[in-house]
Amino acid sequence: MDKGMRKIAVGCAAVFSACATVLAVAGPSAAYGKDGNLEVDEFGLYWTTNRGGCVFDLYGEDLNFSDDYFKSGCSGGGQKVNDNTESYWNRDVYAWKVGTDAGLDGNVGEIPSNYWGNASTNFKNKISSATYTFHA
Ligand SMILES: [Ca+2]
Ligand SMILES: [Ca+2]
Ligand SMILES: [Ca+2]
Repeated sequence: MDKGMRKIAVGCAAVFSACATVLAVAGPSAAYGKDGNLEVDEFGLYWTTNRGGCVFDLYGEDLNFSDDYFKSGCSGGGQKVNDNTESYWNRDVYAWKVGTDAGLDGNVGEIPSNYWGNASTNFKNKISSATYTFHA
């Protein structure tokens, strides 16, 4: 089950009668991860500081950035994402965690919902994995 389905499932448990309606509208409006466009419900890592250049937009977790590259058409396009990001923007309703090693290992930091900033020294050009939490 992907992240979107889990989010919907949580809502269904609370308001079961609204499930069919929620599922009907969830498809077309869902964000698409790793398309180079940071949408609502996504977590983004940027090529340079202050949300500059290309963005690596995640909808679900990715515990190993070694196979990921920035999209073309922006500064940093085609470059590897691993150990190569300097700022972030969390547009998800949940906080996200990032790690400086794959598998959310190494230094681990948490970024609250709807928060952006520049990576501190310990994380700048070192982030290698990210996952979402179930709290803001
Ligand atoms: Ca996207
Ligand atoms: Ca990956
Ligand atoms: Ca790293």
